[in-house]
Amino acid sequence: MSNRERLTSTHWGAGSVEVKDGRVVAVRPFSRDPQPSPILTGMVDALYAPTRVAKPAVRKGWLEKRGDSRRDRGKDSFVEVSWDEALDLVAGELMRVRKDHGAQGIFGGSYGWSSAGGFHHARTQLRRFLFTSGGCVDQVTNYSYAAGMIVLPHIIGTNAPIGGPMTTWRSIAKHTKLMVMFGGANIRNMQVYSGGCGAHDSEIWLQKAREAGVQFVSITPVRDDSPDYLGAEWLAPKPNSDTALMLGLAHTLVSEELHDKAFLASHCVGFEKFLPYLMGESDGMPKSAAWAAGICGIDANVIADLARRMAKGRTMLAASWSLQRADHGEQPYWMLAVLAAMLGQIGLPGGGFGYGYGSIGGPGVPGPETGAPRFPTGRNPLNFAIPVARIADMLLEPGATIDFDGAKLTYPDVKLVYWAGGNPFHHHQDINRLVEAFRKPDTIVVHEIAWTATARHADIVLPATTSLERNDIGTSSRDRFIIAMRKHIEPVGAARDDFAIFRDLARRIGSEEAFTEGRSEMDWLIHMYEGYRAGLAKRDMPIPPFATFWDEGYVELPVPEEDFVLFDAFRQDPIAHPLHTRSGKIEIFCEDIAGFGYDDCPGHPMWLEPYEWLATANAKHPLHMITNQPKSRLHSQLDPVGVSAASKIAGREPVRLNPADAAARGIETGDIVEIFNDRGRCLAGAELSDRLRPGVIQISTGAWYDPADPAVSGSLDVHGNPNVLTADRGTSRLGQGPSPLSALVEVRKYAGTAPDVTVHEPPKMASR
Ligand SMILES: Nc1nc2c(c(=O)[nH]1)N[C@H]1C(S)=C(S)[C@@H](COP(=O)(O)OP(=O)(O)OC[C@H]3O[C@@H](n4cnc5c(=O)[nH]c(N)nc54)[C@H](O)[C@@H]3O)O[C@H]1N2
Ligand SMILES: Nc1nc2c(c(=O)[nH]1)N[C@H]1C(S)=C(S)[C@@H](COP(=O)(O)OP(=O)(O)OC[C@H]3O[C@@H](n4cnc5c(=O)[nH]c(N)nc54)[C@H](O)[C@@H]3O)O[C@H]1N2
Ligand SMILES: [Mo]
Repeated sequence: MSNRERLTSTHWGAGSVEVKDGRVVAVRPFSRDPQPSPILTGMVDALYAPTRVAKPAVRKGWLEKRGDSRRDRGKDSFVEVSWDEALDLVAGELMRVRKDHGAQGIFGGSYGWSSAGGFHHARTQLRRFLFTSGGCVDQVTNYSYAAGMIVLPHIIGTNAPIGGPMTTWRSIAKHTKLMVMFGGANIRNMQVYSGGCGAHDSEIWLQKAREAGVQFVSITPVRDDSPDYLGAEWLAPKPNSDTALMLGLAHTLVSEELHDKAFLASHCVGFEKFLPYLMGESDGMPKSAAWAAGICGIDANVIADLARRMAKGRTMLAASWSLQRADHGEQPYWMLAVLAAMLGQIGLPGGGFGYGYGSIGGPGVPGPETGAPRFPTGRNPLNFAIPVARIADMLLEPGATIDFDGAKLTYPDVKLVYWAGGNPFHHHQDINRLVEAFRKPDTIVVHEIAWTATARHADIVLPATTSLERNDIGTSSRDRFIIAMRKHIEPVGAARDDFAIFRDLARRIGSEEAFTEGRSEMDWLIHMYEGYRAGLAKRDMPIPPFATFWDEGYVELPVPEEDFVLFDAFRQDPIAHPLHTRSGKIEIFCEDIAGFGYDDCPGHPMWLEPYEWLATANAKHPLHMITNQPKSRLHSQLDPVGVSAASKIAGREPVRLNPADAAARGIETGDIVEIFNDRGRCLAGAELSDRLRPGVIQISTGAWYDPADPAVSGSLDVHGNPNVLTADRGTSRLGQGPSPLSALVEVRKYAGTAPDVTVHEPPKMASR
């Protein structure tokens, strides 16, 4: 055992952990990882950071006046209490709210990535705990691709083109001539795999495709959304104009008779209803390349030429997940599928379409596709959930009714908000509105590793362990490794595992047996692993028993040799292998969606102008702000340490501006700037870059929200969390997804002395 690596796993890769005298002194890349992520290097500092929540803490005002002090959330001090007192308070509140208001009084959706590991996944732990003790208001869909995952089942019968399995890179490398990537192929994002990974393989496959001679077109306002070595042709449309560009491509295909009429007739429905719109017969406006050029800002000849090239050989159409995180985000996803249908290559090797090839590690990488050992969440007896991104609406407007994917939903009156494993003050849009929303409930409970802005806006904060302080199993459905995530050290401070916290709460409220089923942490790991192993055995994929796995440190699953091609069976015989849509075919016009009668998502894809984008810009807010995923961390995790800390400019989150936009404002690299609109303002550190389309600025998500004066509503965030500027608008009545990528702002040089960033220090503790 002593020579074996002692491993852990994270969403940014597996690590080999060195411990001396009970302290972790290094986390080095796993020996089998060909391209480890530098994000790993921050882990030791994060483990012992001053921002770790040391002890259970209760907001002073809540201790004294309970909910009557709700307006002091975010500005109040905290009082440290014993575990027993903290757990008694939480159990008491849960029982009070459940008795007086029922399950709809308790919100437990708790969106967030938590940590890698199938058992100690905080969000799963919380939801299981609440589901087994009477239920709660839950959340469905996600921040990543909510609009896409709602529209695709209607039109293509599955979310496989987003979630996989999708046509593999191997198939692309062998067969594809041209890969057109809306949103690029971000190697920055490939550092991250949901659930963890043993081997970062995605970028290697991108390189293999390049070496095989695939030509790439990267369509994005930001040049370095694709690595330079790809030699991609860069087309820089205005943000949010992709649907218009795709329509221009489609129009050229029809005008020049390059579309595959036979495939449209045999495998699709509704092309005849879409065609009059495309050709302008229904609205007098042909969606020609020239029309598209006027909207997206790319030359009409370039658009027409691209359409011809796409029709000439084997073409893969790809879109990043970011495309649909915008106003009417359903449309570019639907239109991409329609464009692929018109090319007629869906189901052919290296052809068709896929979403997310460059969005995260894993999509298209040949993998075992065997799922992963998971802790079961169970069923929510309340059977009620809101779309994730409607959280602030729900808290602010109890009783209001919204549309969602053909249904009507009425917001409950939530009295208790419970969050574990997520950071809404990172992930949600329009944070100043969220601050108000967080002042509505009686009580907010948060389990956290660190004093994030969410923890600072809670009433009761319970300190959680990190993966290094507990035993778990690391896997992702997109990776071939299963990692034995050992407990390497005793918990830091008074931290406890989420599972142990919920078990003790369940004991207090009488649901312990339902929650634990009588199993300890290790019992659960063995139960989960052996269940998974039995499933694999049925598929002739033997893996060793738990004891061997745990001793050896990891299991490597075999990867299939043959290429996977999405929709190949459907292509070969659409009658024998229909899609799971109403018609069994690709729905270019969708009767179900048309039947919902939504003006913001009609029966076929359309160019619907975003509410906020460069064409609606004015002198007050002339710049389009792109908030992408950060290169230097996972969302808000590890923000204060490692490569994230090193990336800051003048102590703030970097914002990139085109040199022309910067010059017009007298801004130079290294300046502290203020980004603002009518929703909020934040500081950031300027960096000039000609790799952005003029009129576009780019700032990564994830800098911890740090209001200069939390007592003032709409206070300046001194650190650079762009979600003080984004809009809290659903993509449409169909998907109700988040739309942070539709936001206009202005930037100016910050005059005066900028307040210090203090959010990377723990909050001050008070006495009673
Ligand atoms: N403007 C804008 N906003 C966006 C996006 C965008 O593109 N633009 N992208 C969105 C997307 S795609 C996503 S997925 C979201 C991500 O949003 P989140 O998933 O909420 O972000 P994380 O920073 O990963 O938050 C996870 C939190 O869980 C905590 N945690 C980790 N492990 C444990 C544990 O074991 N126990 C407990 N109790 N806590 C733990 C971490 O400390 C961290 O605070 O952000 C969204 N927000
Ligand atoms: N390092 C790192 N990697 C990550 C994450 C992380 O936090 N850190 N988060 C992971 C998660 S949870 C997710 S969901 C994925 C997200 O994956 P994506 O959504 O694909 O990633 P983003 O970085 O948000 O956006 C990618 C690029 O889209 C471009 N873009 C923005 N708007 C438009 C537009 O209107 N049109 C076009 N054509 N392009 C546009 C931007 O220039 C941006 O850089 O990333 C995953 N990978
Ligand atoms: Mo995401």
